[in-house]
Amino acid sequence: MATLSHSDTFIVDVPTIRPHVLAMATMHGQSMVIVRLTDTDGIEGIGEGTTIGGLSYGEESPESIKLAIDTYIIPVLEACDLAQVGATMAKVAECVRGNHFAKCAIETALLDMAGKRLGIPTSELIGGGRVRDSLPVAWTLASGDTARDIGEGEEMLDRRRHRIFKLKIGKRAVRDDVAHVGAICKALGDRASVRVDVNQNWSEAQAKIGMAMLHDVGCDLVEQPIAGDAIAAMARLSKGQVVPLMADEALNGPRSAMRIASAGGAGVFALKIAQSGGLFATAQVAAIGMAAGIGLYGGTMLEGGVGTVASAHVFATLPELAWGTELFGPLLQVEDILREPLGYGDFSLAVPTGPGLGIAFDEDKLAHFRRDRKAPALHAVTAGA
Ligand code: MUC
Ligand code: MG
Repeated sequence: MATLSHSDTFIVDVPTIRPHVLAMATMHGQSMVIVRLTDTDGIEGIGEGTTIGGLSYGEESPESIKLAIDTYIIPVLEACDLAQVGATMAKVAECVRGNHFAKCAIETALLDMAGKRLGIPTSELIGGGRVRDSLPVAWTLASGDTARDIGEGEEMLDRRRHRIFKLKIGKRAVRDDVAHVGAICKALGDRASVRVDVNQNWSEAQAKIGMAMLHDVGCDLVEQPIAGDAIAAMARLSKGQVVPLMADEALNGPRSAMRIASAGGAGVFALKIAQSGGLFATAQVAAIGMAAGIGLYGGTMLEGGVGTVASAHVFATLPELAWGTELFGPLLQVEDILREPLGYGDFSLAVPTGPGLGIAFDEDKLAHFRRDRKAPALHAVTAGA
């Protein structure tokens, strides 16, 4: 039996390379909750729970994720055999409702440990196992300025890093947003796929007009145009519009996936490990989507290296991934906290092949960005010095 010998949960704050302008917040940095679990065999597992813009995106914040882990989840783990990931997470589910982001961080760490214990990548422990070693990766153009976004898109195409672009809209008037999207579609032409994310900021009436106009300017996909709990309205839009509607905030695990699929509320699912409640739950959401003929897209909460790689291990198990992924989170941060940079290139991300998640921290960078880091010690000034 492998029991918990040590745990550490802390928040890491890393600045972004530029302001990231979303409908509900402008990000200047990203705050990630990192969890490190060590078992009595000396095996360490790492996990990440990350949201966007404090409490402006969802119901969990970095601070609440850390609190849920330290106060309510770690005591449950103390009585479990950590080698049994499914049984351990079932016990956690019995004691803690909701708190999907916190649970995801823990499940990620357990699956990292399990992979290391067995000497296989985490992807082999999910669903039917790994079916791909690299994933197409989108980039979000969200500087808030059309010309700057076009320049950024051109640079990404030149560097062969991304050819799928997601534009964050919903803050301005619908017509202004459509003009912004149209200008980018025109500039990038058929060299790129351009999609938008409204982050729930339109009414159904705005979405009806907006989606039709977006289709006309060459936009390929519209993500969460209206409130995520308005499933009947999502179904009306999905039925009435040519451009597919992608569910994001509406998806909070398998039950919500089932509700949306049965209502015909989306043509595409944005799969997110934290929002779904973990890696296993994400695979279930994907299975429901596939069975319902809904296209799949590998989403992100703009996680750093750990959450990004955990997501990549799940997405690598999906036989169908028609819309690619957006696992670019670490590239939006000024520094990657991993020892080896992730393998971005040729419009894709390489899924690590080592045991577990297949990654390790750069301990110096981690210590530098920890919110609870100690201030550097001041050298005592001695008289005459
Ligand atoms: C979201 O709502 O999808 C993903 C990429 C990005 O730029 O923001 C996120 C969140
Ligand atoms: Mg979204």
